[in-house]
Amino acid sequence: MRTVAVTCPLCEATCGLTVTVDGDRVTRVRGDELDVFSRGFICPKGASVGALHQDPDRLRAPLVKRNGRFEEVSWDEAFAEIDRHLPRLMAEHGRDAVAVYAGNPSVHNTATALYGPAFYKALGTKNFYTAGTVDQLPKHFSSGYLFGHPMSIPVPDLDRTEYLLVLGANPLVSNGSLMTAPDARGRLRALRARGGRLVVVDPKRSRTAEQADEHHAIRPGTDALLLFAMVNVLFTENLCAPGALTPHLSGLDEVEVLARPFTPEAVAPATGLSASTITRLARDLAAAGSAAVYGRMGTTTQSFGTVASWLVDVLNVLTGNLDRPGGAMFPLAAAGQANARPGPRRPWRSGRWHSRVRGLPEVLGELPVATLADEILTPGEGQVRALVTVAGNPCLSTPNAARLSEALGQLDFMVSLDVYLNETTRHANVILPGPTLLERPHYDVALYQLAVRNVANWTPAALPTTVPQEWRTLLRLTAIVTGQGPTPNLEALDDLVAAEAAKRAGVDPVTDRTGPERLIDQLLRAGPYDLTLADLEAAPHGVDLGPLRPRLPDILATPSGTIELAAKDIVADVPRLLAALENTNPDHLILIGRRQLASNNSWMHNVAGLVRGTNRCTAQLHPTDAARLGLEDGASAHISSRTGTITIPVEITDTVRPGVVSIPHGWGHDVTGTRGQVARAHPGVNSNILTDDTDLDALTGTAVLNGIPVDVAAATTPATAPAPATTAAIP
Ligand SMILES: Nc1nc2c(c(=O)[nH]1)N[C@H]1C(S)=C(S)[C@@H](COP(=O)(O)OP(=O)(O)OC[C@H]3O[C@@H](n4cnc5c(=O)[nH]c(N)nc54)[C@H](O)[C@@H]3O)O[C@H]1N2
Ligand SMILES: Nc1nc2c(c(=O)[nH]1)N[C@H]1C(S)=C(S)[C@@H](COP(=O)(O)OP(=O)(O)OC[C@H]3O[C@@H](n4cnc5c(=O)[nH]c(N)nc54)[C@H](O)[C@@H]3O)O[C@H]1N2
Ligand code: SF4
Ligand SMILES: [Mo]
Repeated sequence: MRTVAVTCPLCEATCGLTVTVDGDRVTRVRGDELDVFSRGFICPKGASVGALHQDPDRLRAPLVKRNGRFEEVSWDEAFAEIDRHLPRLMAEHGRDAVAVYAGNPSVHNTATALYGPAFYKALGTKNFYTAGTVDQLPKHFSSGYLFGHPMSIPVPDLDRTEYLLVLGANPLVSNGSLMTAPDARGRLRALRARGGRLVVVDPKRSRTAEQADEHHAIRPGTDALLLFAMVNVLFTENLCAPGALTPHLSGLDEVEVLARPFTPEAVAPATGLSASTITRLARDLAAAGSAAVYGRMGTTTQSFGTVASWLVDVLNVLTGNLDRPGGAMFPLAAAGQANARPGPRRPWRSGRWHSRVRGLPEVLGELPVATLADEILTPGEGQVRALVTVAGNPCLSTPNAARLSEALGQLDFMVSLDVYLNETTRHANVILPGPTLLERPHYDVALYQLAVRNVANWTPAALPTTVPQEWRTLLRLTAIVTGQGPTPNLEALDDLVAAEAAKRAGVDPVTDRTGPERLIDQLLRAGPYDLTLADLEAAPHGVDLGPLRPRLPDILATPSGTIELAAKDIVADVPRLLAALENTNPDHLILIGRRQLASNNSWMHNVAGLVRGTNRCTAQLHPTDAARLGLEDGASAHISSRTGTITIPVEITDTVRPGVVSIPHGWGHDVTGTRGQVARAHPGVNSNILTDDTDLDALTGTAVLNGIPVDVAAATTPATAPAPATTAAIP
């Protein structure tokens, strides 16, 4: 028996866990009291890392589909199969014929985060998709144009702020996003305990809203209007006080002009908040000793996701709270901080290419996943014929999921790097599993760049494994698509990757390590804290690098060297917002999403401890709507949108705003051909049958997952028997 300290990679919070193992079995998991950042906090998912590791349905060997059935094969056979198909398809149809979809865990997994890019670059396809376009891309876009780098995302200085305005985020359940903050609940409690104020804007009285001083139940999709009206009040009441930011600003006058039509009175009917409330919110924000405005999923995955994300930071700037303690600050991670490189940088821009079928712009090198099905189903030059998924389940997580599922069924070839045979990977020809989080080393390259405190923590692999490390799998795939065949000299390839990475980072290559260890060591050596991997190895509970520090003006990398408050690529969407103000349509109920403490997007429902109890995949409706529709609690309803219909049990609750329907995503495990006994027994319904692949944030192509018009009607068939549209649409 031994106990090891690991960093949990399941969500963005980076909690420290202590895991007790007996041989290769996990016997106990606890929050690590000594962890410098999380100090003992743990959530139900973190507590399940042992169950996840021991899940008998988890894949441990590669699968190849032959005559429509999956067979377990050797690793050599699996790579030989890929080598027979991918290079041929690339040669016959061009590089863009192979698409990639990289899912959420591909960022949380050090191997895929560090070695994925080498493979994607070798593929050289424009058809690169990630979960970012069903998530946070609007924030990268607004930061890219405001500050010059898409990773320059200010995070609330949570531990010091006196006033936090949260829009469309539920950190008590999500544990924080674009804000790495383990034990968000404890940190928010501490905020209130020191006399600070927590204000939540959300169509639902979420768990976070329940802890807040104020909750404002906004109409979905109207945050940009509310935020613009707050900007308007700051100008009309002379409350703008950018203070020390003033010499670094441009576009202030333009913002004032742009905000003029969005008076509190003008936006009140659309937002559902009174003009006096909006005015007071602006005054309170301006009056606070320090304050941060913070928006997440509810503000990014909506029709005006980018404009809302931009206005969040406009408010942080106008009130002088950007880059000051207690405000919204820029973290500085120990390794890989993308915006830390000294010297002049090329200003960031998007739209360098466009998608073939719908002409949607590239952002951060990727195209909107909402158009992946179009690219597969539409014939012509450049048609997608093959797909590689890396830790993604787009058949449950992307809009118009039924159509995507149909499209995946028509591919010539599909490879999935994944640990489950699920709703997406069942379409693959080859599935390559990876080791579990306890069988691989971990360092959170991405999320420390968004942390509310600068910390660094390295986790060595806790358990041995027979499954190849995913960085090795990715190098073999890289070899295949570069014509080196399926059995390359992996050591030589790894040396090459490391040498390139060292050059990019501006350090001498490390020679006494390999794999992610070496890349992290190099990044630490290149980083701002004079650390090496050996330093982190000597500190199993992490290294605390202190509270966030101001980073202006060095962080700015816009063409003008200022914070470009009125960047033309962002303000281009303001006329559409103005038009929407005059054109609100209250006729439909509006669908929004909801995260759940014991779910992790789509993929942890095969852990029995996380699906115990009553079915939580329900459609929440306000009592007045339920009464009008003749629906009782627990009754079954048909819910329809432009793209499909689902049948789902109704849960009546006054926590949602009237006119709103809330359904969690990541469910719908009742399809054929998957392996996941527990998930199949708790299937729920796929809410992304309803989200619309043509309803996008105009600037980034990010899907509108919050704010879909739907019709709700009592179902005559019980909810346990799926409505025809659900099953018929998924092959
Ligand atoms: N309607 C609606 N839809 C949403 C959302 C919403 O709020 N509402 N949220 C969106 C958001 S924010 C996100 S991030 C996306 C997530 O979208 P996805 O990333 O597509 O979905 P996940 O459910 O995270 O699927 C992760 C996949 O990775 C696999 N996996 C897990 N760990 C590993 C690993 O270590 N290695 C490998 N190779 N595979 C692994 C799992 O088995 C699973 O198949 O969903 C989006 N979809
Ligand atoms: N337990 C758990 N934790 C998770 C995940 C999980 O699946 N489960 N997923 C992880 C991932 S991938 C992500 S991206 C993060 C997301 O982290 P968060 O964004 O904090 O999580 P959500 O629960 O999606 O919060 C969105 C909130 O926006 C509200 N909302 C919906 N529409 C609107 C709107 O138009 N305006 C406003 N103001 N609010 C609106 C919803 O009611 C909801 O409360 O969570 C991460 N953490
Ligand atoms: S909050 Fe996130 S990081 Fe912390 S234990 Fe839970 S899943 Fe893991
Ligand atoms: Mo996400």
